[in-house]
Amino acid sequence: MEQTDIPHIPYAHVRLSAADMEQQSKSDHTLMMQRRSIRQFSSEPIPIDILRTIIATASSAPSGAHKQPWTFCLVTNPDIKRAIRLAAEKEEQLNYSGRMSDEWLKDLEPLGTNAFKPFLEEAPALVVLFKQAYGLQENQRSLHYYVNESVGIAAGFFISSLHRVGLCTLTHTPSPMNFLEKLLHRPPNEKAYLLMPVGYPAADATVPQLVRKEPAQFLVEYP
Ligand code: IYR
Repeated sequence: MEQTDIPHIPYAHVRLSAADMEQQSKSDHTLMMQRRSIRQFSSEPIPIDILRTIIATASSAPSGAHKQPWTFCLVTNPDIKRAIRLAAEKEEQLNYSGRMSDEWLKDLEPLGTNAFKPFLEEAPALVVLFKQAYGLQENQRSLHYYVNESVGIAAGFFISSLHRVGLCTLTHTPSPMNFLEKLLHRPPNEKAYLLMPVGYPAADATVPQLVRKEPAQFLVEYP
């Protein structure tokens, strides 16, 4: 993996016409505005090869010094999914019954979340994204840079790529998440970053009718 003396080669850029740029950006915006975090999953199986391809797409993300400081664990084993659900619910029960502040609980009220996490067993796959705080190869530690930024971008690639093929997910962060490192036997340089159930939504899945910010609220221009 460690590359030295890297040649610089011409970049194969694909230039779109102005009309295609406009059309593509608008259709992509429309598509991405339809993405929602899903908490009720169908147990219908999903094509796992497609999920492998989507994980490979996620791993194309930029990263600090190109260290690619992430590991994607793809869990379809029902016993492991169950163990993850039970451990996550144990932490969440403590969160909802005292570890989260009153303001936090109030902020979550409109989302209707609680400590009950059946989706962790019902979804056909769980993708557990780990950040590699440092490199570790044959007991040799090496530095990783901008790990949170890098892994967050990879997660964004993953979520949008899933949505493009009509698969749903939730960026779940049971806290603390160290049970995932134990259950999945991860090496000491890896810390759980996101737990993402993946599948089709349940036929009766609902989502809160949330309003997204308008450009005037999130865009400041300096012409
Ligand atoms: N981790 C808990 C609580 C939770 C926290 C936030 I911030 C959310 O946006 C949603 C839930 C849970 O998953 O229920």
